[in-house]
Amino acid sequence: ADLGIPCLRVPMQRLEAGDAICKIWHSSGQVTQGQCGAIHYRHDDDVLFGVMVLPETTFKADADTDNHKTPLQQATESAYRQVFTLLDTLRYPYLFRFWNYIADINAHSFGLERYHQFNLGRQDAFLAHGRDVVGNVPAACALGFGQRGSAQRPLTIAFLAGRVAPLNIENPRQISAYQYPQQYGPRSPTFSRASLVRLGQDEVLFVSGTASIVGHATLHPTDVVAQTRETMTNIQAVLAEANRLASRPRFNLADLHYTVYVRHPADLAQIRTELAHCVGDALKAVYLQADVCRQDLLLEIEATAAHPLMLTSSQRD
Ligand code: 3EB
Repeated sequence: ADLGIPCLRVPMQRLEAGDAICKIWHSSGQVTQGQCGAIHYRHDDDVLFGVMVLPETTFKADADTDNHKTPLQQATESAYRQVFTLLDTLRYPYLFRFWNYIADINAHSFGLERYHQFNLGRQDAFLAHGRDVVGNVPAACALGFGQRGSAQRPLTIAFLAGRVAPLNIENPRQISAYQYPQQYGPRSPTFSRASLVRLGQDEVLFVSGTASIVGHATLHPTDVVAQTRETMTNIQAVLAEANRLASRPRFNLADLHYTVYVRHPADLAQIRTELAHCVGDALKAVYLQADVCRQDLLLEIEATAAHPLMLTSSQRD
């Protein structure tokens, strides 16, 4: 039912048995909802969740003016500018997490990979609003959906923001994405490897989309098992950083809820087996078919963990 609750449909096939799945953000506080431009949002006193869907067809490719921005780049810049304006207005200055879904993410148009067009628009919006593009940047994921053409698949974005600064976490095994060299596009991606935030009574760790990248290079380009193992080693390294920086170190692989984006559905069984091997019986994972932002990446894994901030007496003992 349409209760005015901001809701994002992500048209990706779920690969293991099971119905469509829904991720819900609850609040125990009083909530207010609204719409501002393309954004539908709901917030309590501490946290704001927003969603937006922007068709690229709204934006023109103006080759003969000094506006050489591609439609996807313009849609992305507009989306992010709208987010920053809303957060300034409602005073939720800190971005925790973005989810970015982009049609035909690996395709080329206007002489540029579409993911690189997205990165241009995203970084321009950060810069236009005087936001940091290195260091203090939100956790994120960026996936591709739909082989059916970008016209029917609008740019689809969700975000969480709040009033207390998150702790942004990098992975010592990887060059920060915001410092990737030019070979991955004219502008670096603007995201951190994880963010640690307070949400209500919980401390929540958002691990960004993570892939088989060490330094800045893709490893094991044709080996899905090795990519899965490398990705989990990266997530383990992010957890170690989170535990080093958090007040109380207690995140481990078995705590996390995983979303696994799989490029080739035929790889599911091998990925699952490897993941179960890394995490153990406690593995909680949802598998979705998606395109990953580099052609040679066969999967990307994001994860979230939460635990109560308050200690019960038994935990304290
Ligand atoms: C990577 O590590 C893999 O552009 O927002 C992961 C998470 C990736 C987020 C983004 C991209 C993004 O570069 C790709």
